[in-house]
Amino acid sequence: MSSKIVIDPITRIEGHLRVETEVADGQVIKAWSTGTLFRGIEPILKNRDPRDAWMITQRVCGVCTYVHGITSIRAVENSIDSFFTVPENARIIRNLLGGAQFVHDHIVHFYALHLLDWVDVTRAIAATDMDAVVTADQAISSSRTRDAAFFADVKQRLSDIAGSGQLGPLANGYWGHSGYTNLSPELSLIMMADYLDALRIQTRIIKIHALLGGKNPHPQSMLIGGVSLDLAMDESQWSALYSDLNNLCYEAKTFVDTFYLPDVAVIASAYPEYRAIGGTDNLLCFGGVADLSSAGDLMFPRGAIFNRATGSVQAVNEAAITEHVARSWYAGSAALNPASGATAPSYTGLDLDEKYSWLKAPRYNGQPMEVGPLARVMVAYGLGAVPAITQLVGDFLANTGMALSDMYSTIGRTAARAIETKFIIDSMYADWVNELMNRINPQFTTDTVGRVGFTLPPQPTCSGSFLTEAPRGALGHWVSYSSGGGNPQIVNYQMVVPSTWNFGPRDLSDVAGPVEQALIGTPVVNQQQPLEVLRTVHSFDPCIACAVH
Ligand code: NFE
Ligand code: MG
Repeated sequence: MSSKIVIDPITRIEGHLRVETEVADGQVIKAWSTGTLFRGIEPILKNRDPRDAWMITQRVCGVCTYVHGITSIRAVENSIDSFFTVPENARIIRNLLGGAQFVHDHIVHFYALHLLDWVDVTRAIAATDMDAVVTADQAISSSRTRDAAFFADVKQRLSDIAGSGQLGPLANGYWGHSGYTNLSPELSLIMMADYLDALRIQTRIIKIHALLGGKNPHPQSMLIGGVSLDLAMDESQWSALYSDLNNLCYEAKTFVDTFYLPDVAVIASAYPEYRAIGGTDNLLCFGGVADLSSAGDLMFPRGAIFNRATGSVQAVNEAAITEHVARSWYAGSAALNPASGATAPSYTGLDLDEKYSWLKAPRYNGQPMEVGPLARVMVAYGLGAVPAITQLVGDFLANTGMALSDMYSTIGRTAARAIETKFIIDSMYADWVNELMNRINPQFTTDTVGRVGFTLPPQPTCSGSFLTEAPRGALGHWVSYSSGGGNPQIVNYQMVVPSTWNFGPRDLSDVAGPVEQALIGTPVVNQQQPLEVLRTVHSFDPCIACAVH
């Protein structure tokens, strides 16, 4: 006998996601992932000027906002010249904007969107011995200096919320579920203290988007050909910007070192069963996060892994990307490469045996591929190309007693996100801020150039694409436009987005998408509270606003 569990909507995500699972003998045997809201950004872009596209694509999302702007800009830049090079100052500013986005996004994900899958708020309130909490806190990291009064105050604040009858963001958790008992009340209270602190720190790191981009979400300092910032600063402006960027990065770096990465190790150690739950077999990374030089050296290398063979990373071929719509609410059934893709909505109602999602189903070499932090980290590790990643992965495995093969799991996915956050914030703090400041310090330079001029190509039809990495994984934009008469107009705009890869439905061959496969075998002890399903779904950090777009 099997039964169905429907979670609709899934909360603590961005966008509109429904997940249905079929459970037999206490385990998931089938799963279906459904994006329930159409967006229509690709059709909206038709007939617009390609130089305006980035303003619109940025609105795909309010979380990973910058990345859809810069990816659009770089696709158009590539349509002008496939080796289009922006000034050094622009390259570094783009890196800082991109890095701040990743660090912000990942901290928000682990604490605000994922942590309560592992921490029961009611257990945190049940902690009674605050000296024991302090001892446990310092055992996690000797850099922590919080005392018993601090934790008593956190407990009081949580108790006040619980006692108010208005739980707000803490409402509707699966509190009391037996799956939470791995984590002691003391550790639960520590995690809740860090949850509250993360709400503060995430406002700090993203201030970099206000400083270098004018605002967040949706920074406004981008341009085809560079950035639009005025870099002609005097000494006092320069030193104010330097100290702001430096301090913000230092704050975030301290938080990641002292709290985020150690807290993920606590969860990985407390829930060892999730090293064997929630994995997928194939990983895809387009490479990027930052261009480390004007020659385009990528911070994270491009590559694909099949059947968990970490040691044999394959090269990526853009032509091998297709999107299926056989099980999605779009007209047609051909699997198209996005350079000639189509988006023709055709809603026919939810039918799990036919069409059941607004997401298309991207495939690489015909295979479903997981994208995201795990893909970036495992591709870099498998290639041995990034010493800092090799070291961080090795340290994390040693600290938690995990094997490399355990990374193909719900916990491994969450660990990879923390590992890459440390690599990115370390790079921002140690390298990128100084790289920028050494270039624009008026004592040493007069190089204030942030943009190059451009002209759109004169051919009747032009096209460009750009493959990169967003916080949730591999992202591509493809644009084609007519340039006749100095009035360029977009003919086709296609985006294949990280959460489309991870949360897309079945394909023409009835092969399930990554999250649909990852859920198979997940134990469910209480069908009224499918906590175990949420843990794996959330570990991907779904953004269905992006995924449908
Ligand atoms: Ni809306 Fe996004 C990221 C992109 S995910 S969050 O990261 O692109 O699909
Ligand atoms: Mg698309």
